[in-house]
Amino acid sequence: MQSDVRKKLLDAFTDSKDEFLSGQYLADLIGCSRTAVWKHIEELRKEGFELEAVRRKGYRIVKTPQNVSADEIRLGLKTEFIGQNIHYEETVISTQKIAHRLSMENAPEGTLVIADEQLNGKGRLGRSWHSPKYTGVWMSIILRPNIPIGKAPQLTLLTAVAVVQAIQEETELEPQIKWPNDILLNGKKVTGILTELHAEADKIHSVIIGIGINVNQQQEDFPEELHPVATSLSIASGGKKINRAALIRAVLTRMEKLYLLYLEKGFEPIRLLWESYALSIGKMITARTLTGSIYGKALGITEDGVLRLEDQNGKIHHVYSADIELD
Ligand code: BT5
Repeated sequence: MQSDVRKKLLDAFTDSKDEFLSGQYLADLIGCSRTAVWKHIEELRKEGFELEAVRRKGYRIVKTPQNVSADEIRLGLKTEFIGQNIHYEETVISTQKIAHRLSMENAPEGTLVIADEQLNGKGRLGRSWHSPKYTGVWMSIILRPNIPIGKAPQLTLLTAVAVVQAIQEETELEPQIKWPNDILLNGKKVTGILTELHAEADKIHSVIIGIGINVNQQQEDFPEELHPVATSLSIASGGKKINRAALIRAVLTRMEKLYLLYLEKGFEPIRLLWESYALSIGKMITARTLTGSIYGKALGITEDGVLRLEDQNGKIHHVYSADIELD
């Protein structure tokens, strides 16, 4: 089914909520015959949508599929460009890898790569990200901001704010951000963000933002070594099941809003929001960098998204990349 026809159909069903839409209404909307509408409906059924058809009333959606298909994400997504071009596969090695390829092939800005399972999800510095099937959100977004390379880390922080806001919107939870890229609930990691670049000289060709959110895993779904450090939205909500597609739409919507704000007004409004959700600011922390550890008080982040740390001699350090441990 062509994707614009599909989008029109799904948007119409979202706007109509529980009301039936007649075959004729849908035919006029799409600009095709009623038989063609029926064929489109059959295709949606094949993808796992349950549609009720009642004579003289029409159709309505009663259930959306178990996996997160591109169509389900599109259902009611009201962004301009983030998530409007969706590349979905059930199982991938890593969504980052696909997004890198698509970005080299000039995929439009805002392209979303999403999977239900990653066989080799990537963390930072060659670490791996556990991404079991159907339980989490494993996705990458391609952005093409006109900013110097040095400012790219700001986008990691922007993404963290978007994810925190989306989680607040879709659950009762109040997550916190641990600089630079972790989102925590009850001290355990629920989301990791990985920002990678394509750049030449000082010009950014594209930024690939990878987001991994643990959503419906239960404790036993995590490997033993992650038990002390990892949690999911469902665990933190007392076992409640969370709707992944709605969460994805919320992240995409929040991201677009913040990204447009960032392009217009710069990093300062994002920085203020980020600091309001940050866990480590004002606390004593250890920052482990590739060249050594620094112990001190986290003062905040700079205009460039760099962490400012005051050691016990009062010296201020600028930390560009590190793992943070709280006292
Ligand atoms: C990150 O790295 O936190 C970035 C994770 C980004 C994952 C997304 S998923 C979609 C996209 N496609 C990819 O291939 N990757 C991105 P880092 O800060 O290096 O943290 C990695 C560490 O977190 C690991 O060494 C484990 O200790 C821990 N970890 C691994 N899987 C986890 C999980 N599912 N939940 C919580 N912690 C996990």
